[in-house]
Amino acid sequence: MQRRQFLQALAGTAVLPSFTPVTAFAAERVPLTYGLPAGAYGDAQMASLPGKRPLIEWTARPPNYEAPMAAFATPVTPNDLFFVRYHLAGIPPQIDRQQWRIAVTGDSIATPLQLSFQDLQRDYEQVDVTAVLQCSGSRRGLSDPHVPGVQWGLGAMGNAVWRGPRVKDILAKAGLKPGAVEVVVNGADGPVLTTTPDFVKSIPIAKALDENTIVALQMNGAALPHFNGYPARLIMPGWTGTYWMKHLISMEPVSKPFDGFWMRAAYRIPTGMFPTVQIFQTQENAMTTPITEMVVNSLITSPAEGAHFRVGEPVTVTGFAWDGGYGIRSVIVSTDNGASWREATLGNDLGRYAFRPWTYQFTPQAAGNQQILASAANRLGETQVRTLIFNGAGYHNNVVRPTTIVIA
Ligand SMILES: Nc1nc2c(c(=O)[nH]1)N[C@H]1C(S)=C(S)[C@@H](COP(=O)(O)O)O[C@H]1N2
Ligand SMILES: [Mo]
Repeated sequence: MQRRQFLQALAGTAVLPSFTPVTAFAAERVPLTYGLPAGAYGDAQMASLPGKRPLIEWTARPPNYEAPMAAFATPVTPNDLFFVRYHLAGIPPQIDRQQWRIAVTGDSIATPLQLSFQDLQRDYEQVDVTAVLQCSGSRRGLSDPHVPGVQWGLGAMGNAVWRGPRVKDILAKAGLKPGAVEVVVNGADGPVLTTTPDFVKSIPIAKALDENTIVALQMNGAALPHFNGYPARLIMPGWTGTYWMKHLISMEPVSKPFDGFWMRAAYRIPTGMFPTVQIFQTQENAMTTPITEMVVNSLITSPAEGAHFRVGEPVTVTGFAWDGGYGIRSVIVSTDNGASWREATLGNDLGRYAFRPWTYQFTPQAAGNQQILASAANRLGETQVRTLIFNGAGYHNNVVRPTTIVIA
């Protein structure tokens, strides 16, 4: 058996029929609220995958579905509104949790393990981590100039309470050897055409051993939705979504840097372009470095774009801020196109990897279009940018952007 077939057999998913999503609301158009380049939203519609409420459908095969603004009414994103991102269309239509295993192998493991869901639940301490999962390319659709790729607006992200065993505890049980530099991770999905490289990633050993890096068996107190990685996925708090392997079927600590397509050729940024503390050293080359931590960012969740208010009527602005895990220090708001800024009030701290809610009140004095700008800073002093740091993949877009309301 080839390695992939073997792993799929382990996962109980030896056949990979292509998956056809259920498009329930084909006629419903998405309002053009984000100021995407003309035409970008032309083909987007609301559609629901099994187990999900309607999401913004960018591509059905592979499934790429963005969370609508309704997903951000609360700091913890509901499972059935959580966004979905896949690279390859060979997604098992369902996974039998009884049959499914994670294989812990690799040249830096003394005792290879095959762990069932029950093993992972019973034999290890279960840890809760509240963390934002955001795609590297969230807001790519806002890039100016325009770049190719899924034209994500604001909703290629969500915040959830993830629960499961620590990766470090699993690796300890498997007899992790000192020479390990990376852990290679794979999921049960794969390419439909064998010419497309399977989606396999590696993570630096230091991040694997971080006490907040877990294998999630639960999301917000429930089983993971199928399209968010059922029955188990990797949680890499603070780092962009690409490493958060879904339908996890193998973890392989290795003594040499992993040379896979999805490390070598994708999810890389020009070295030094963005502020980064945690660098993936063993995967760096002369020009580029793997994307790692999220950059500090914020979202205005209310009022909605285009909402109407009266002159003299107080407006309550709410939103979230998040970063790569250093913690939000402040959010500032401007209602005069950036001429002056005032501090928003930060809400409940759900942990340093979570959405941090904030609120701000002001009273518009004049009729017309009113812009609201919000900008977050983290405890390292990093801030959102006013001008896009352009890169061809459209990663790390944290430009301060307006919500415009109408005052009458
Ligand atoms: N197995 C598997 N895991 C994966 C991916 C994938 O294509 N296959 N995509 C990654 C990327 S790029 C992102 S942004 C997140 C998206 O997670 P979600 O679909 O639960 O929102 O999953 C990551 N894990
Ligand atoms: Mo992603």
